[in-house]
Formats: sequence, structure tokens, C-alpha cells
Amino acid sequence: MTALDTYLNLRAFADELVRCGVREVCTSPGSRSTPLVLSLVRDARLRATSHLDERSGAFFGLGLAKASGRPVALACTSGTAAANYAPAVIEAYEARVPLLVLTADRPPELRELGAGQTIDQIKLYGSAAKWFFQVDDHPATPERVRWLRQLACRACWTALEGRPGPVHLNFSLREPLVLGEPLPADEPGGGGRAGGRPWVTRPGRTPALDPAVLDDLAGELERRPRAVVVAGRAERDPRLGAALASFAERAGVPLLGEPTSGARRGPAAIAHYDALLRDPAFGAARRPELVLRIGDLPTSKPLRQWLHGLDEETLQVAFDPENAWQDPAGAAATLLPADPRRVVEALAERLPRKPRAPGWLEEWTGPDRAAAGAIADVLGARPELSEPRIAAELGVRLPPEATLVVASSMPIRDVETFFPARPAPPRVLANRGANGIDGTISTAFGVAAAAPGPVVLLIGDVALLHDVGGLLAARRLGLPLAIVLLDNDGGGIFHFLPVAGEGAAFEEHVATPHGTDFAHAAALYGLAHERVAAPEPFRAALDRALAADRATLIHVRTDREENVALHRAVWEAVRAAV
Ligand SMILES: Cc1ncc(C[n+]2csc(CCOP(=O)(O)OP(=O)(O)O)c2C)c(N)n1
Ligand SMILES: [Mg+2]
Repeated sequence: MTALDTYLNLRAFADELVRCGVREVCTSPGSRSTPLVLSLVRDARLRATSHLDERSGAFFGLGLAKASGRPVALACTSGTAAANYAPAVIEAYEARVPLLVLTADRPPELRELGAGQTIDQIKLYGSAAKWFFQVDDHPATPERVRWLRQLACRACWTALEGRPGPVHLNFSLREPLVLGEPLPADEPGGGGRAGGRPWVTRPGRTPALDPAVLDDLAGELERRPRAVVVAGRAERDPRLGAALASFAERAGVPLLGEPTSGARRGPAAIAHYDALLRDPAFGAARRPELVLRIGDLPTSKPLRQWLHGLDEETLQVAFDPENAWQDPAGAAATLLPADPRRVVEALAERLPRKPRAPGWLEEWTGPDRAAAGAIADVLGARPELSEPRIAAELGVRLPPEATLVVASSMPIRDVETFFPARPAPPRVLANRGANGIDGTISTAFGVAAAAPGPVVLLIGDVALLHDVGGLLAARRLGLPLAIVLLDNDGGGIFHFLPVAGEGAAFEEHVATPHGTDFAHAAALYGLAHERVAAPEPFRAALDRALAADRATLIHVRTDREENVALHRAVWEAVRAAV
């Protein structure tokens, strides 16, 4: 086994990834990974970004994969380096994002013998990897090179098909790790297939539409015209939101779409369902006959409780093309393994000209308008910038070509509660597979590297500190990103929970105030820093950040107690108005 063998094998592997549609690789530094990293970054068709910290690098790759819809390759060295990929691998599994996790390892004879930086990397990510394979080294015979091409295809297609997710290949790499001579142009066996085709193609990865299923669903819709559409996070198909909106409008049924569904748009959209459904009487008076569920279950607890509380008279049908089984209450009677966009487009064509349940949609749109008015009154009466106000401002001001990345905790909830419905909303992405607050900065920079327009991140202070090292991407990769930091000096979300009554122990160990001066973080990592306290300066700072060619931290100070009081005032005003 020579370095030439290693590099011939890995060059074919990298070439095959490109043929399968991979365009991005995120590397992290190390020695054992040298042949793997050099083979990937020397393929000029792959864009390579470098990340000091594997945890950030993996979340960056996750953001790239989410925004682009393509599998992204990660490559790192052995030991705890590989273990630092774990949070992003878990999120990718839960959120069903295709990743190719390529880790370097020592050959078997050096394992469990005290060799440096060597840990057990076999199945390191457990059940979070869709597929694990141990790639041992072998001379670059024609058979071996062909097998590596087949392996690369299998890794890519496995990451993409069915329930998408991460695959993990662990490469044994033997010294010498550097090739002292030029790599010959010829490949043993003659190279890949003609015309740049992958060695193995695997068509038909999306489930086909079964006409019988469509007939059944059309029949149910006819029998049960008082239907609602509930749409949660569905990031893989950017055209789904518009299709849902036109279907709901044609059918005359309310569309309860979380902004991450892309479906908070059109005249049937009910933007303020979270506030409305906080009043149990509102939901009780509007029991639907049919619920069509699309994407993940939305975050809103009142919506979840309402869905879970509907009795068996209501038929709940959940589209589940990715085998996600998003139904913790066991309320869905049918899980459809079909592409929801193709189904609603086909269903819309069969609908009568006039909605079958006249007045049903208006039972929702009237209160939604009243809720919007009540919210605007409460927020408008306060001159200062609040967390809800920021979410509402972003919902109105972000251009359609922008992408908003939303952190877990209150940001995702405020965007769900306060984003208005719009004809063409910006794309909204969030790490909601495991609801972690980790890796959010890096994910947003990954999105910024792939999104066609400007990218904004809405994030809390604890989440920012958790991934503060992710800010390095601003300087090292020169990526523009507008970070809107809601700094309430701790975890504001916990003030909504009973634990908030637990005094000093709550404050120190749950809320975790830290007193960080974020201007220093901006200075350390080379971001512009703007501190704003009122709506007009916020809008101006946002416009500047959207136009800038560097990353900006827009810093808003808020107060956790006041934030709870404001949310309660909003909910009360909505209840009174409806
Ligand atoms: C990795 C991880 N650790 C802990 C948690 C639990 N958690 C949920 S929200 C939160 C606080 C977030 O605070 P911040 O980002 O400031 O947002 P805020 O609650 O103030 O809106 C924590 C620690 C989590 N979701 N993920
Ligand atoms: Mg906070």
C-alpha cells in the first residue's frame, strides 16, 4: 500500500461524489485526514470551506445542505474531532438533511493500542447515521477503484432517498499520508462512466402518486368540506408553500402554516392561529371534519393541543413522504407516503368552482384579521423594541428573496406568532429536528453560503454564546450575514414555565444570566456591531446589514420579565378582540 494507491482511490471517490451532485465540502484540519481532505479540495468542482472547529463545521454543512437541497460532504481527522460532528449529525438525522460524514481513522492494527488520537469510531453516531461503512485501504487496482465509485454513489443515494439523513464513512488511512510525486492523470480501470454520469444512477427516489390514494382523498374532501390544512417545517420543496396556498384558497379551507412551511401566504392563510387557539372556546367552535397535515408538526403548543384533542369524528391525514411519523399523540388515522405538492395540485384540479362549505373559511379569516389588529395595537402602543415587535418587523420587511434562519427557544415561537401572511414571504429555515440551541450561528453561515439572496439570523443570547465560535466564519470565509440578536441576558423562554417561580436557583441554573458584552464578540470575530433600541433605527440597521458585504451583529437589549408580560398582554388582547 503506497501513498499513490491512497490518492488514486480517493481521487476516484471525490470524482464520483461530484457526478452524484455533491458541490460542497466542509473540511477541518488534522494529520490523519490529509489524503482525504487534499483529494476533496483538489477537485476544482467542489467548493471547499475550512472550519477550525468540527462542531461548527458540521452545522455549517447542515445549513448548506438545507439551503441547497444537495448532500454536503464533511471531512475531518480522527479522535474527538469526529465526535464533535455528533450534534449536527443528530440534527441532520432528526430533520432529515442529507450529509456525507467522512472521518479519517488509523488502520485496524493501530487501534486500542495507545496510538495517538485514536478512539473507537465504528458506528460513532449510533442510530443517527442512516448508514455506516468502514472503508479499509487497499491497493488501487481497477476493481478497487470501481468499488470506490460504487461506494460514493451508494453513500449519496442513501443520504437522499426515502427518509434523507446523514451517512458515515470511516476511512482507514495508512502512512505515508503525503504523496511526494505528481498524481498520474490516468486512473486504474480507465475512470468513471462516459458523459460524466455517476457509476450507479438510482432514479425514482420520490414516491410516485398512487391514483387510488388520490381518489380516496378527493372523496374524503367532498364528504368533509369543513377541512383545515396544517403545515409545519417542510424545507425540502421551496414550491410547496405556494401550492398549499392556492389549494386552500380554491377549496375554501383555512391554512394554518408555520413560517417554516413556506405556506403562510394567500387569502386562506391564518397567521395568528397560535394566539387564537389559546382560547379553547375558539377551537371548540371550529371543529373540522378533516385535517390535512403537511410537514413536521408546527411548534405552537395551542395548535398541537387542539389537534390532539379532536375526537375521532375528525379524520386526520398526515403526508409523510419521508417516514417521519410526526404524530406524538397518535391522532393521525392515515399516513400518506406521497409528495404533498403533487397531491394538492392534483386535488385542486378536481375541486368545484365554489367552496363546498360556504362561510367556513370566513369563520377563521375574520378572527385572524381581528387578532392581527389587536396585536398591532398592543405592539404599536410601545415605543421601545420588543422581541415580538422584531419578529413582526422581519415578517413585513424582509424581501421575498431573503432567507430567515430562526433559532430555537423564543425566536421560533415569536416568528410563528407574529409573522404576518404575505403574498411572497421570505424563506424561513430552522434547526427543529432536535430543537437544539447549538450550532445555530454556523448553520446560518452555511445557509448564507448557499442562499441566492441575503440571509438574516434571528437568535437569542444564550444560543449565540453556545456557538460563538461559529462567528469565525465571518472573518475566515468572508460571508455576509445579518444577525439579529435578542439579548435578554439569559433564557427568556423559561420565564413562561412553572420553574420561573423557583427563585435564585432558577435564575442562576435555568435562566443563566451571563452579562456578556457582545460588542467584544463582534470585535473579536470581525463583525460590524450596531446597537438599536427603537423600531426606526432597527429598520435602518437591518437595511444596512442586508446590503452589506460583511456580517453584522444587530444587538437589541430586552428584558425577560417584560417579555412575558408583553406576550400575556397580546394573548389577552386577541381573546378580547375575537
Ligand atoms: C443544546 C441545547 N441545550 C439546552 C437546551 C435547552 N434550552 C432551550 S431554550 C434555552 C435558552 C435559550 O436562551 P436564548 O437563546 O437566550 O433564547 P431566549 O429563551 O432568551 O429566547 C435552553 C438552554 C437546548 N434546547 N439545546
Ligand atoms: Mg435570551
